[in-house]
Amino acid sequence: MNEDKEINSNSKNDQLEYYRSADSEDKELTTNQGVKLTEDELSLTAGERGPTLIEDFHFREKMTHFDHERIPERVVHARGFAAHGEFQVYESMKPYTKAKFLQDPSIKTPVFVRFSTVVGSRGSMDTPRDARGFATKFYTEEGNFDLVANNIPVFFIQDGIKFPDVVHAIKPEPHNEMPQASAAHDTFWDWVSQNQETAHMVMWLMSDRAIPRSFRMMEGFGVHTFRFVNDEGKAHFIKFHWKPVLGTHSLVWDEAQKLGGKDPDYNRRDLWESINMGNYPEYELGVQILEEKDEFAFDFDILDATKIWPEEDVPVRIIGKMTLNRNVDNVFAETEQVAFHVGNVVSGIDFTNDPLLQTRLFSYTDTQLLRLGGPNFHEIPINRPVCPFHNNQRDGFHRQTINKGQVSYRNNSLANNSPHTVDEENGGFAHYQEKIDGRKIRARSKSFEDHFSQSKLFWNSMSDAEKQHIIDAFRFELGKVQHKPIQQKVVDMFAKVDYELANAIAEKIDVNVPSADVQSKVTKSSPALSQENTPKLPNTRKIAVIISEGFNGVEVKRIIENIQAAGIQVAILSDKLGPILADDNSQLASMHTFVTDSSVVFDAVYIAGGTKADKMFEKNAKMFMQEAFDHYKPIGVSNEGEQWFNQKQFPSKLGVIISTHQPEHFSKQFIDAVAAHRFWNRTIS
Ligand code: HDE
Repeated sequence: MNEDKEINSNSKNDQLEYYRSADSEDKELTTNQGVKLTEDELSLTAGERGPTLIEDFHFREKMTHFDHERIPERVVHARGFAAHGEFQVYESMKPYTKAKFLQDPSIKTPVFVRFSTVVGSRGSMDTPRDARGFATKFYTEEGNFDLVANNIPVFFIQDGIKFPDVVHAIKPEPHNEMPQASAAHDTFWDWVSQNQETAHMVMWLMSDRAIPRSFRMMEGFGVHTFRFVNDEGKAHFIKFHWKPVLGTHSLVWDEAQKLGGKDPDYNRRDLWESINMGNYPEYELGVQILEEKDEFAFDFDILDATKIWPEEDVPVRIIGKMTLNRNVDNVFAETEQVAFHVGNVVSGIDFTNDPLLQTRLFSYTDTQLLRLGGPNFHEIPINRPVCPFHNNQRDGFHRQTINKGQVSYRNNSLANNSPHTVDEENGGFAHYQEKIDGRKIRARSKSFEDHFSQSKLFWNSMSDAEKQHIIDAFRFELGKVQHKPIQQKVVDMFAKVDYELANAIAEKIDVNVPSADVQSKVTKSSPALSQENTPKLPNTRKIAVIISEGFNGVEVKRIIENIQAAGIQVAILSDKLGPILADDNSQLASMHTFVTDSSVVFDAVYIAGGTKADKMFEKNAKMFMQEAFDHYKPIGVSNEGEQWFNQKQFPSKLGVIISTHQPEHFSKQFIDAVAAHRFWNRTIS
């Protein structure tokens, strides 16, 4: 890499280009040594029916490589999907941080983002109830900065020494390796009931946040309190936020479970297709900023990772935008080999004494050493900084760099003591000089003791529908628990959050009604926590348009044009693939059928029908409509669609737009309904 080259949004792409293999099309097949091959399907044998010969170097190489293709999956966050993009700051953050990539709004910094589930194996489904990882590598001119975030702003534990315990408890149980990618089992809930600090995170985990509609519609949170440090050495406490431009939206639980079978790749497919279509996911970067003098101004400890800073108390200042605009070329080379580290910071960003953050600083390098097989994983193309790097580290498994010169130590006289250190003014990283004066103890500050006030704040902030989803989630999860005392202990624990919540769980899982006196007295709520208050836009939503032969050509095409103009994706679905003939002999091509797809993979359905729909078509269309209805989705109906809708006798028409009533207004009403995402107040059958 040319060291003098200025860094811009293409820098990482240009660097990766060097490593991308040439297209193999029309090329001659060779071994890894470059020897051209005459045969690839028959191994070398002694005679046509004789034994295989060990001198067959081609067979040996091909099989050996295959035998070694797998590496250990991540111990958590094994299932992930990633994309490239760029980040641009809106205004200089110079008063707060000297980080160069946050100074100049004209600079575009390349980024690589990996989204993940936490608990499931690499081959599990995309839609379990789980937190989602949201890890971003910024390839800045001063080195890589990794913001290794989740879509939930708090964590299960306050001290990382308990991380192996919580992960063991939530992962499949060791004696039978069940259940996969699920918290709904005894060991997790046993752990919860024995570790009350987890209450707040469990509230989030039972909420809609744990089943995101799309990686493009998720918030991201750095969770920990970090520091910004400016040129004068002045520090502020900060928390990082990502805010998706499309708003934060979720699936419903029944839908998420069905998607696990119908399309286990639902979230990755959505990201992949959106980027391919040019619907680039966008997220604004926000920071909450606190003066150091306000460290103790709150009724919670700002170093406690089980607490949020309510946005109404400490506003999120939006400082820039990230756009994801390129899919990976090879999932293993990029998504699987990327190595994030919460300790990868640049000058101007520093740590705090958050005990969870401190332990993470150890774990991330340690895990890559095993997963990526040695200390040189920073040389893997996706991990390499785009700025120059020089030091005296040498050798180790898979070393790529050919370090020239006689000297690999300091201090030296043979190479003018190079590579040399630089002072802060020249970009050298200097750790923030926090004064520490304490005894070595194993104890936690009393300021970390309140586990229920913010759990209650979260509960108070939910809409009625969101509260019901949380109750339903607890009923599901605890309903799967086999040990009665565990169920009882969990209900008693959440009675300390809210009596109404605990009672609603208790009445359906056959445990004693908890005490009403123990619930938190907090009455405050934080509107920013409810997804009811998120941006609601129709763009990029995916709609099934169901047509049969004889559909109303003029009307359907006009409606499709209108909804596409609003940025909505249209999928034509029928009982067969290929051209479907309209009443005016025009055609629309069906790319989906009742067999290949179902309502769960779409955000809404428009049932256009057609005069030639037979009984089977009608049955399938009604089933489609029923499922969309039960998942609170917008439904558009016209012609036959309305008859089918009426025959089904749905108990509510909320979110159901009927074109025959006001055909001229249908498109607008349907687009508004799609933007609304779901009609939670609909009574479902
Ligand atoms: Fe992680 N975490 N973590 N974590 N984490 C890993 O690192 C760990 C925590 C997060 O897409 C591992 O490379 C400890 C909080 C993401 O590659 C491992 C503790 C948050 C990813 C690890 C935490 C995260 C990881 C496994 C408690 C949100 C996926 C593989 C102290 C702020 C990154 C790996 C990717 C991955 C350790 C808690 C986010 C084992 C010890 C809190 C997004 O090192």
